[in-house]
Amino acid sequence: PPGPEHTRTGLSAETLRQAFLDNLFYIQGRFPEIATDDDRYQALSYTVRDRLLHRWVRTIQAYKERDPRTVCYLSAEYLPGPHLANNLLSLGIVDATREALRGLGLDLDAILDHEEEPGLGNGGLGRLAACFMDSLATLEIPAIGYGIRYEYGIFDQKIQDGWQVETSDTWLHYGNPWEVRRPGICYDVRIGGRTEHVTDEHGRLRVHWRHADLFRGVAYDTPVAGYGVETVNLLRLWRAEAAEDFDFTVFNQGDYVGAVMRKVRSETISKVLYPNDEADSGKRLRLLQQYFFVSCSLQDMLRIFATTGRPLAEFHAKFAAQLNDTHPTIAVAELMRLLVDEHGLDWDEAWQATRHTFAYTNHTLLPEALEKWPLPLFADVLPRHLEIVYEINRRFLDDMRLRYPDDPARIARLSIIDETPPKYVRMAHLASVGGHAINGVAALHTRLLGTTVLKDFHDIWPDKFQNKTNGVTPRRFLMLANPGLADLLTEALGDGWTRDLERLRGLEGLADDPAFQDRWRQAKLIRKAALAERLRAGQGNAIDPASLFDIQAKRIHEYKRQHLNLLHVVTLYNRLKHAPDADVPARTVLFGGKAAPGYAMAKLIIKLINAVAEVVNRDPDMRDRLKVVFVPDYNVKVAQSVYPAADLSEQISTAGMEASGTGNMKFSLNGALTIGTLDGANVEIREAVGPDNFFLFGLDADEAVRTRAAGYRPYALYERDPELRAAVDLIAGGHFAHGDAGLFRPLVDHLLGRDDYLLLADYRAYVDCQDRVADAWRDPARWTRMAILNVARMGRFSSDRAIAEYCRDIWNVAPARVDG
Ligand code: DL6
Repeated sequence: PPGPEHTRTGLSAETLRQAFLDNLFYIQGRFPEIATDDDRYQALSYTVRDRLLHRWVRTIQAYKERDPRTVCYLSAEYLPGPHLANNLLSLGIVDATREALRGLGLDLDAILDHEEEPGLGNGGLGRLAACFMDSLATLEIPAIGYGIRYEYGIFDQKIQDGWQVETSDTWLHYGNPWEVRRPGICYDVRIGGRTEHVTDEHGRLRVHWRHADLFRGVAYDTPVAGYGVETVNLLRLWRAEAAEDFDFTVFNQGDYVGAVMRKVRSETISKVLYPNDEADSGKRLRLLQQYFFVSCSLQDMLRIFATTGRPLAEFHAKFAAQLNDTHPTIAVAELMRLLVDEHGLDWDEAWQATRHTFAYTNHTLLPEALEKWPLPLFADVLPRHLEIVYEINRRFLDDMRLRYPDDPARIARLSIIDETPPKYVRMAHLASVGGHAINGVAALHTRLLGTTVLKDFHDIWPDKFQNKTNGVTPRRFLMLANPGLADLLTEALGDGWTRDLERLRGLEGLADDPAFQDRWRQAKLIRKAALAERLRAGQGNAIDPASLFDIQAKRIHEYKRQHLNLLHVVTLYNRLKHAPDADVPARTVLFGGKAAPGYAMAKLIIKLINAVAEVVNRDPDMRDRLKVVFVPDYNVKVAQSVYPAADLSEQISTAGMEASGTGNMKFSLNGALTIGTLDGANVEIREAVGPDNFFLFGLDADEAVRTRAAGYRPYALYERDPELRAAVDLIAGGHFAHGDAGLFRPLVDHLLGRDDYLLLADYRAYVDCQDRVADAWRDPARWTRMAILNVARMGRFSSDRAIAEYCRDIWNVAPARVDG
């Protein structure tokens, strides 16, 4: 029989209770009667962390012994969401913990609700990185996630008078029990200055970088536990600190403030996450952030590599590094610098290692998001790297000139340097040249990548391009977010689906079973009621859980077309005003999402949503058949209560603009039906769930291009369609702005003038499609059948599948099991 459990590792309710009380006492210095919510949260988190650390250390030992190829995911953003519940789930101790706390008269859910999430990302890209970390650990793949420990993450969103107001994120205010600071793991990062080229005593050319400034990056480690396995991987985030705390020379001269200024300046590097709004020119600090985290990460990888005793030219045999968008792409030049300048490899050997180390994921075709750095800025911050980029480019273009001797225009297009004054370094080109694979994040996006923004690279290296359709973790977004549905699935299928999502297909046989359908609807209703209660308690919104919950939750952006959704809402409103007795099923249209602080049009869209809500929700003619609600401060935590409550998922971007989307997957996996365009991963979701179970409308990507090319005139569409005209006129006339016809004028003018995102072109198809949605909703058996089939066929969209594909096709890595 097993011996007594250790307080720091045991998993029984009794041991967990004891450990919780110990931590409350010894870490928080409290006894239960006077403990605050935060004390309880911290004590429980440390209790769970102890259990993770144990596995974490064993994982590191196993990796050290076996020396496996390791994935290094380089990402400027991570949105992991609250840690506590997820870690309880991974360790399999949710029930035991609940019981332990109940014994103390405490409620686990109240403690979970207290957690502030790390908002270290803007949206889809950062959340994808977090899903990938979860899947890497669950699939037992040796992996390190590298990034930045921003002191202030994405802003908190408040709504005041209908407008978005940003307030600063304070996720570290109460301390962070999940991270371990590693002062011993720190690296110097140099910037600025100039280079000197000298010949050494062996006649070899050497480059010395006489830097102007020096920072230090210190590692903060967060454990990432695999679900149901022993593996605990590492998320290593860098915090910038001053290389020296205090400048004593300055201090001794009496400049007390000046003496600490250097420290303050250094720490600004990891102070705040950049919101993804304006163009990149002039963002010196952002370039510094990128270089800072990349340099620390690569130095760390070299340190780990040195412990293997292998020759440096084999660096790529040890590490597969993924560039999550162009943000970490300076890594290509930095690895070359480290290998050549600091470790004495010759250029060709270093280039071979570099190219085989890196691969690049593109997440957007939007030109404003394709990073390019003004050359003067780049030269000022990274003078040595500019020389290296020039050398990479020179060699690359020499090859290209041999291949295309008579095509200087093509050479200029391929070049890593954009010659338009003041000249720019094109980071996507550096990533394409400096890595061995380039991938898009959905099939359509990958096709467009190869035929538009990276077409010239596709022409030379078609085999370098791959598609890796995104995926989402079913642990957080089904098991945690929707425990009722998860239990129903487990009852029907066993629990294998949690690690092998394809097993959901077993539900197909139950889609028409009336008893199962009943239970399905019941599970959905519980989540809808929970969201309704949350909104009532938070904002005082009263919504009916029996109504159709029609939800669009994602960043606010014109291409995502929240305002197309609004045109439909206003159309419904008009219809109900004209025929108050019409038989229209009750619908609650919910929106959630943040607008970049500098993006005026997106902020105006938020104002319009709230303005429409104010009028619609107060109008007695609506008789509760139409409600509009804006859910403030949309983040991972809020998302977990939104996805499970949706009946209808709005995925209505202009075709060709959304690289993939991952919210579309999370909604569908929770049993929402999708109304959507053929954009991003919608295309594949529709193929998977079947066209009959997806509400498709609108132009496809090729038609969108042709429509624009043919001289698109939105005003003509406005004139031709009375319902469209009525909706636009109501907004333009100030009906939702207390008579102020000027407020929404910029939005209306854009729609009637340019309409870059083709809302008017898709309006009629969208509204008609929404009518089909209403028809389907009227028939609960039909709707539920469709919802069950959606879930049954979503297995492909697990991030486990995506990660398995990356491992096989790009990284060439295999699992390294950690024994219990
Ligand atoms: O690949 C993750 C996610 C996609 O699902 C979205 O379609 C895409 O918009 C998003 N991109 C970003 C912006 N990034 N950049 N650069 O978050 O990536």
